[in-house]
Amino acid sequence: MLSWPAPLLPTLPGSGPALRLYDTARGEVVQTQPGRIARMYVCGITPYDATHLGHAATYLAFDLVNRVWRDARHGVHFVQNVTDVDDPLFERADRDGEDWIVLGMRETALFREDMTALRVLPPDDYVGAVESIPRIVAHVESLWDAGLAYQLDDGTGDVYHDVAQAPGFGGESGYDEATMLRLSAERGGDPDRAGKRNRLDPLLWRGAREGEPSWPGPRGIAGRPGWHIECAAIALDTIGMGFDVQGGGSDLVFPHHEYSAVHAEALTGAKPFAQAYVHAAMIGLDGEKMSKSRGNLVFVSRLRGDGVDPMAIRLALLSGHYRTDRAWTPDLLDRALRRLDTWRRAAALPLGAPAGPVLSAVRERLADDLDTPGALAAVDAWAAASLAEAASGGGVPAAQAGDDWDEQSPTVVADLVDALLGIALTP
Ligand code: 5CA
Ligand code: ZN
Repeated sequence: MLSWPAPLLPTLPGSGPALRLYDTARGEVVQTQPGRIARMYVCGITPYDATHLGHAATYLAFDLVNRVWRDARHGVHFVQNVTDVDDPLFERADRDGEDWIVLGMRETALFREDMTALRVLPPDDYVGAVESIPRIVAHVESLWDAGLAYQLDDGTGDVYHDVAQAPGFGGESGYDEATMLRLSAERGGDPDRAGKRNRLDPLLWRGAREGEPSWPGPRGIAGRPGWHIECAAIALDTIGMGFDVQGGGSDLVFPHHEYSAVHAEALTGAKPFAQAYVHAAMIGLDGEKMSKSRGNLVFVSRLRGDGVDPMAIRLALLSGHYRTDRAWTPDLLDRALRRLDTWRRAAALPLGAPAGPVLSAVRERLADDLDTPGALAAVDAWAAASLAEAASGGGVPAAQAGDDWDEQSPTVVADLVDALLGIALTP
């Protein structure tokens, strides 16, 4: 499907260090070791409602991964899906008397607009579940042919993955069985369904039901794909096994990323699905996780509609660490607006404090598991020093002729804030 337009990405002097990220599977911060082209899969939206600030925070975290890799002189092959067929779409469309396909198209279009406004680098492959169905079916058939999948004999046509035959099961989340059973029940699984070989077996293919859309499926069974095989199939068909980062919010640790990995590892006989499984913490509002089902949402589009500068939204969300659950508050946005104004005033000066130290500091902080509070503090210090110098009569000496880049030109800092943090300081 159509992706969104890429913002300009300034090239910075030199190159940044290797990126370290917290890998859920290993339970520690690890160094990413991409080849010439880093490969990243980030789980996309289920488009039945607009992008809220929780979604945005998660996509911003992985946008930084993309930017830090590029600054370390890697190419990046970035893939994202759109879960454009799933129960929530039908439920919302039914409630509103709307066509679920049109609902999905409209919300996906709004998501593209939000991502463009937030200056998120677009995926190279932006892939819908519906357009992937023939390929997903082929993967389900492979698992079935290999004896790793089975059909329930209750006449529904539903096909499950037999996880008892998946040696790597549990390796991504590290959860015990009781935790898996609980989370599976909470997050779309069906541990108590009769007829399954194992309570934790995940659905691969759902046989057609009255009133639900369906497509030709494995061994001729009409229906639609399960959720986890969607992401396994799209990742395998675009970036293949062993890619560098699988990303999403922490609510995807289990079951979604566990099962995507198990499906892909069973399909290929190879390990691992991803070198690192990286999870962004949850953004909350009024003490609860922001979620469509709870209805406690602040939408990016609504803030944009109210005239809020998207760069302030971006800065507000980056002011907390991506692995810390945190609340959205109006105060967070006010502080971001003030910070943005300070940075912009400093960037507009003819001369500023030296750019080299702030470039090194931002690079170093981001490479350390995306320490955005540290990176933002480094830019704050530069802006404060630059504005103080200007206020005291501009004691900053002019840069030496012959430098390959102008150490005291605020445009260098504007470029680094743009390239590494995705925040445009100049109009
Ligand atoms: N389509 C699936 C992934 S394949 C899905 O989870 N869609 S979603 O629309 O529910 O969420 C999109 C992304 O936003 C996921 O990575 C999810 O983990 C993340 N997310 C959802 N709610 C929040 C929140 N409150 N804070 C941070 N991230 C969130
Ligand atoms: Zn996914």
